[in-house]
Amino acid sequence: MTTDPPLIAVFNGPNINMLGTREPEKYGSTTIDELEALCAETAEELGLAIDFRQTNGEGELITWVQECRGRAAGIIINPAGYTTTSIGLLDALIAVGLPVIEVHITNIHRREEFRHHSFVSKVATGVIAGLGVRGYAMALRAMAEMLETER
Ligand code: DHK
Repeated sequence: MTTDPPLIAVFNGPNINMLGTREPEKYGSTTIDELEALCAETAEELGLAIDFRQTNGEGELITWVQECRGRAAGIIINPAGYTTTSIGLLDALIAVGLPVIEVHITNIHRREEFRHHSFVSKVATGVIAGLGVRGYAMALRAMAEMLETER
């Protein structure tokens, strides 16, 4: 634990900035600003601080993960399109050695086969998929419990 309240990184990969307008039948109508507000409210309720970010760049996402070392207590990540492709992201998550919860808004296992495999799952303590943006709030609650039992 590095800060009080503990800081949880909530990182989002490519196209998550388009929430609300992007395939709303799959991803819902909540915008990324509303998602950030949901995360902030949930974190406050749990006594956590969050650093909520989104990027379309793989390198930027990897750099942000690296910067979590010594700064954050845990990482909640929706790697989006980099879920299935990025060994670099997996390696960064392994390198920082923090608890990781992977979130997908949609149930990737009900979708096209190419979405089923996740490199990030190799390092994640848990995965939440298919519960919409509520999955982020659930991930924050699970992270709070994990950090509590770690103490
Ligand atoms: C988001 C994406 O952008 C896709 O590339 C993934 C994920 C699914 C989600 O459900 O949040 O396949």
